[in-house]
Amino acid sequence: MSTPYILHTYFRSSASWRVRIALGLKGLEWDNAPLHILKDEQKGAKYLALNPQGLIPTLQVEGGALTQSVAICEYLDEVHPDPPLLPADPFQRARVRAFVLAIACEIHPLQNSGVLKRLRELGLAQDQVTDWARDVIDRGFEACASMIARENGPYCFGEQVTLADVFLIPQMGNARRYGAKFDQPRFLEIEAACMALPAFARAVPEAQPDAS
Ligand SMILES: N[C@@H](CCC(=O)N[C@@H](CS)C(=O)NCC(=O)O)C(=O)O
Repeated sequence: MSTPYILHTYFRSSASWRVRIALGLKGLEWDNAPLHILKDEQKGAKYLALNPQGLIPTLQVEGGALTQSVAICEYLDEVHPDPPLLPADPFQRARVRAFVLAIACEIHPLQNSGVLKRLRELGLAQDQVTDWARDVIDRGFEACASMIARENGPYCFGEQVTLADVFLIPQMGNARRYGAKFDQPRFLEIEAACMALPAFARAVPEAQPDAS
């Protein structure tokens, strides 16, 4: 049976991974429409009509196509408010958003597949490209760890899962992929707490139908 949601996704895409987690946390089902990044399927005319940036993911909802994982996750949170993924308190909500944006706007865009491909085209060797990605993640994660240093666990911002966790876990996947230093014990504790939840377990790249 088809669902109201179609997720244009790639199993290894951390931005798609965020949306899979958010859908799962909201108890929603969705249909996958996989695209293969290595075959540049996200740059095809049909997909560009949905997502003019040629980036994955896109979530098709009743009203049309939504792009940008932050916007998609916030949309899901507004349309399906239970359980909330942002704190009710405006100050804490702003802090969670700051953490999310530190990943979505400052770390991930500097190491996404399109940027790394361009660095290779400009003549950097694969190990230089990997070094670049690792360095971006190392420095970004150091700042992210400081941003939650005074918060209690088990999740990034206390006892409720928030969008901060939804964005951190896929970025930890990227950190492992590029061999980032990754010496924040707090992140590992958060990861253990998150992975005990079905929504996080189901969203990992290896569990996706298009995994290869
Ligand atoms: N800010 C975007 C980032 C999307 C993004 O960079 N997606 C990557 C996969 S994780 C992609 O489509 N890369 C292919 C490309 O750059 O051509 C979001 O959060 O949705």
